[in-house]
Amino acid sequence: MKTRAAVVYEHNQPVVVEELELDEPRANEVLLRTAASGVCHSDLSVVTGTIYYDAAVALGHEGAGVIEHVGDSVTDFHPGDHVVLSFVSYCGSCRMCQMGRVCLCESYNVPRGLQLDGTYRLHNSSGDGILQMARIATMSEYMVVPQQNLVKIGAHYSLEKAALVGCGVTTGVGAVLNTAKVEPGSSVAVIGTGGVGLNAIQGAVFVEAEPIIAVDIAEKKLNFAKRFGATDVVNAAENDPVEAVHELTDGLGVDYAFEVIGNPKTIVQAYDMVRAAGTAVIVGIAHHQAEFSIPAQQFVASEKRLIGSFYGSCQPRVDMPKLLRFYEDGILKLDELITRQYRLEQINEAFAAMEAGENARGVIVFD
Ligand code: CXF
Ligand code: ZN
Repeated sequence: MKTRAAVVYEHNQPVVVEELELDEPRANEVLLRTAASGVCHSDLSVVTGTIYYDAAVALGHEGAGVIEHVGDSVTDFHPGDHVVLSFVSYCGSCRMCQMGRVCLCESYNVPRGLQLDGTYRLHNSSGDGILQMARIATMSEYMVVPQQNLVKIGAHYSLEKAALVGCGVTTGVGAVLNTAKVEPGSSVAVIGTGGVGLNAIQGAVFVEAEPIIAVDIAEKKLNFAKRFGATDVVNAAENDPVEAVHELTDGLGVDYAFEVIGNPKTIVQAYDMVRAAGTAVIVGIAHHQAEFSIPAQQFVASEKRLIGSFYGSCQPRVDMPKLLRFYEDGILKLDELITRQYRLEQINEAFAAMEAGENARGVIVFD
């Protein structure tokens, strides 16, 4: 069948929206009609090569849709089911999965962007295989994905809102609740207030952290941060954020700092702005070759903790339905995250708006 998708052929060039051929789902795979795909900074990182795919790749990893039909051996999903896409495929039986750390599944040693049997489902008009970002590629009208990447949700949820739970919400809120396990009353700083950072802020609100200090260089994004519950904002284009955070915490530094950019400089800033024995949590996905350094002796003497957080240390099938219930109960903001809707053809416009700091989240909606 045919599907229109957003494809990256060359780094730092406009994304191409084109019609591709989509194969039928094979065993353990499912064909979905996409309802919505969030536009996340990691999609832009694929365009720039910060997140590296070695061939043409269809974008999108934050989405929701409806099952059209299923391949052989799929018993838990049926046509008509509403699902959120997880951007990790996990086996459920390796050591990390058994430990509940399914996002760190160690089983699927398959080249990036191919299906679990090592083959393509998408092909362009020249007959070339097109990779799927995170094995899903949600910026496509239809998708064939492994059943391991599906999270069933109630049919009463808006799929546009639910799509955001596929990455930004789960990554940001999960970094606070699951990875760092921030205690009530803790002081928190969040560096980078894009879609994921705003969700780290609402996670911090959720656990009653105070103060919650938002750091960014875009005034508009700092305004979003205030709406999501930041008690203080620091414009790092005007002030040194490490000094500012110390000033706001009586010279001590924060209990927890979340770096949600993926930049070595801001990673070190996060480390520098936590108090002794405090925790810096790195959420942002840096360039695949980037490195950072911190003073080794002081690291020991300060007993600071520096930890990574991938996908909010979530268990997709447990945490995503839970986050949607929080939304239903009015304790998680999703409506306020969506500042603009786009058609698939406007993907390059959506990226430009992201770079200009105009949106909390832009969302591509399909018919
Ligand atoms: C990314 C991580 C790499 C795969 C796609 C998603 N995380 C969040 O945006
Ligand atoms: Zn993302």
